[in-house]
Amino acid sequence: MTDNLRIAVIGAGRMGADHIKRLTHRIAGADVTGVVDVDGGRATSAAALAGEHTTTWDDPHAALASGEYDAVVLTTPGMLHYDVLMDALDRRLPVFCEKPLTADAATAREIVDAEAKIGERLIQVGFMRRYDAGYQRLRRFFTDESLGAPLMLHCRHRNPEPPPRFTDALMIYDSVVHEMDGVRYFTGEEITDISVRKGRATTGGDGRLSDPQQILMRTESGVLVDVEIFVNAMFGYQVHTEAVFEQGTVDIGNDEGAYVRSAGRWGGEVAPGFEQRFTAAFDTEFQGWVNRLLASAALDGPSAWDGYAAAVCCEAGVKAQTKESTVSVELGDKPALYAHSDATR
Ligand code: ISE
Repeated sequence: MTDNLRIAVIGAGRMGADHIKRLTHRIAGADVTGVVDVDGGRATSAAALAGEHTTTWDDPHAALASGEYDAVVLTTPGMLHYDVLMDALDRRLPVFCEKPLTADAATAREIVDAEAKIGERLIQVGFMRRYDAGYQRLRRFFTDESLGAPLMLHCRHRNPEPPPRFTDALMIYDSVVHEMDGVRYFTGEEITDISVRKGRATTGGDGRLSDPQQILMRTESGVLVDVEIFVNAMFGYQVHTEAVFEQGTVDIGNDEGAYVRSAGRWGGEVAPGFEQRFTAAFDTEFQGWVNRLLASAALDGPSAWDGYAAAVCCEAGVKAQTKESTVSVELGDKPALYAHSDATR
C-alpha cells in the first residue's frame, strides 16, 4: 500500500494510453489503478501499460461508484464528458478532463454552474500549452509589460495530417481551441469576436477540408489575433506564436534541438506530432495536478470556466466559418469561484 493517488483513466484511446504511460513512468505520487473503456480489449491493453493490478471497467459510472479511486482522468471523446463530469461532481471526485470540457457551450455552462454551486474547483481542463516553457516565457512579457502594451498575436498551428474523419468544424473545436485558450492565457482577457477566412485549399488532403484557414480574433482591449490552422501540412508538427508589443516582438515555438551538418546538408528534426512537441508540458501539467491533490491544495490549472469560455469561442468560430462573417462571443456572468483561481494566467 502506498499513499499515492489512485487514478481511474476513463477512455483508453490515443490520449488515454499516452497519459497512462506518463502517470505510470514519469509522474510521482499517482498510480493508474483503473482503466475504463467500452471496448474491453482496448481497456485491457491500456491497463497493461500501468501494471498487472489495474482493474478494467466498461462502465464509467460503476467505476466511480466503486469508491476505489481518488481522482479521474477523462480522455473519452468530448460528447461523453458531460455525464461523467456530473457524476464525479456529485461524488466530489477531482477530474482532469482533456479538452473539450463537454460537447457544446450549453452543457459546458451547466458544468460550470454545478461546480460553482459546490463552491470548490474539482475540474481541471487539459490545456497543456499553458505548461509549455515557451508559452510561459511569452506570457511574462504580457504580465510585466517590459515591451509595452500587446498589440497583435500571429499564430501558426500546423499538423502533419488530420485525425480520421476530421471536418472543417473540428479544425476549430479540436485544433484552434488551443489558440483560443492561448489568447486568453497570454492576455488575461476574453475574446470578443471571431471571423474566419477560407482560401485556396491544399490538394494534399482527402479533399474534404477547406485547409488551411485563417481564424481572426479580437480581445477585450483590442489585441488582434490571426491563426493559420493547416492540418495537412505534411512536413511535421509546428506551433509557432509571434507577439507584437509596442516596443518589440517576441517569438516562441521556433525549431530547436541539435543542429546537424551531414551529407552536404544542415538542419534538425521537426516534431512529428503534438505528443512529442508538448511532452514536457504534459508532464509538468500532470505533476502539478497530482501534487496539488496530494497536498489537498486548491486546483490552479485551467478551470471549468476556461473550458466553457473555449467552448463558446469554438461555437462562435464555427458559426463564423459557416457564414464567413464576424461573430461576437458572449460568455455571460463569471461565477466568483473562478475570479482568482488560475495561477497559470
Ligand atoms: C489534437 O487533438 C490536439 O489537441 C493537438 O494539440 C492539436 O495540435 C491537433 O490539431 C488536435 O487534433
